[in-house]
Amino acid sequence: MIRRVAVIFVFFLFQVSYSQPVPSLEENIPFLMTFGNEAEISWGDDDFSQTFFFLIPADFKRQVFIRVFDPDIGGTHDEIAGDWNTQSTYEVFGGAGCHSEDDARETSPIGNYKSGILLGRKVFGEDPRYDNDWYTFGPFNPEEGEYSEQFDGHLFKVICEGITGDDGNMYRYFISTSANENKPIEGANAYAYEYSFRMHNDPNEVSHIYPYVTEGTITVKIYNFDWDNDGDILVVSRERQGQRLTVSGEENWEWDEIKVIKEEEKSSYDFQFVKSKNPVVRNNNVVVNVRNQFDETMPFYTSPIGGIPKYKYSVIAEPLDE
Ligand SMILES: [Ca+2]
Ligand SMILES: [Ca+2]
Ligand SMILES: [Ca+2]
Ligand SMILES: [Ca+2]
Repeated sequence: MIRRVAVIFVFFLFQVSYSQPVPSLEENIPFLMTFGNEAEISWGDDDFSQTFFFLIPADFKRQVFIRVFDPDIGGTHDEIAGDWNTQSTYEVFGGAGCHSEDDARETSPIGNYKSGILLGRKVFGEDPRYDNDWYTFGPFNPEEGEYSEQFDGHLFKVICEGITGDDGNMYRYFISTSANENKPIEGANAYAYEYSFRMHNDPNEVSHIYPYVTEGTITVKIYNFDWDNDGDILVVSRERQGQRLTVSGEENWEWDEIKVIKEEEKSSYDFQFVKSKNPVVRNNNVVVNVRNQFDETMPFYTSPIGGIPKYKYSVIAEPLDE
């Protein structure tokens, strides 16, 4: 009986935890980060471009909005180099090829990565009007996205790029049913094939990303850029308690490879970014991507598919049957 109650409770949690803030609460990542294209890559951005995909479930028919928090590059949140001289574009794509084009799922802004139909575009610089505030793209009809049978929904793509300047743009997204408020869409999700993000300054905060392991995945390669030796990157799954990965220092890529355990297929990994307590690294920007044995990129969902994995030996809940 006790066990049954627990199962119902977990089910309830999944029902309500649709996390349309990007990054999500579960990821505990303060901001996405994209620098102007004249920045030194030693500041932590390797290519000044970041792509996100938003998935609207097939049965959702109402209009949707894609909202950007702190889209400007100036004032609060952003990272100044000299003076504010950076401009960023945000471009929203839908239509055929928006996600199915191979270049769109790669980690570098080359080839036909801006595939699909351009549905919205806006350039921001230093702009007090949108500092610490929201800008809204849309409304979009879900059918303007690219239909994917595999994902059972429509996909939109948003690309943020630094087109001039050398400052760091910090921002977040929210996919909403409202132009003026953040109202989540049940069953929606967001994911990227490469994440460029800002770490917390507080060394007690742990950030996470959740790559999904499809059936048949044998090995997973994890690449990280400009980690600044800021503590450990750990892999947790039902089968792994916290395997340490090779981490990068200043302005370099490092990679590591793990062998997938059969029980890890069709579940998410929890990659944990555990900061160094001493020295404390501040304003750390880092880039991460993950590939399988075919060198295909693997998606990280902001709302992890199948939930956040817990190491099984720490979560065994014995039924209380006295
Ligand atoms: Ca500057
Ligand atoms: Ca700002
Ligand atoms: Ca910003
Ligand atoms: Ca860094």
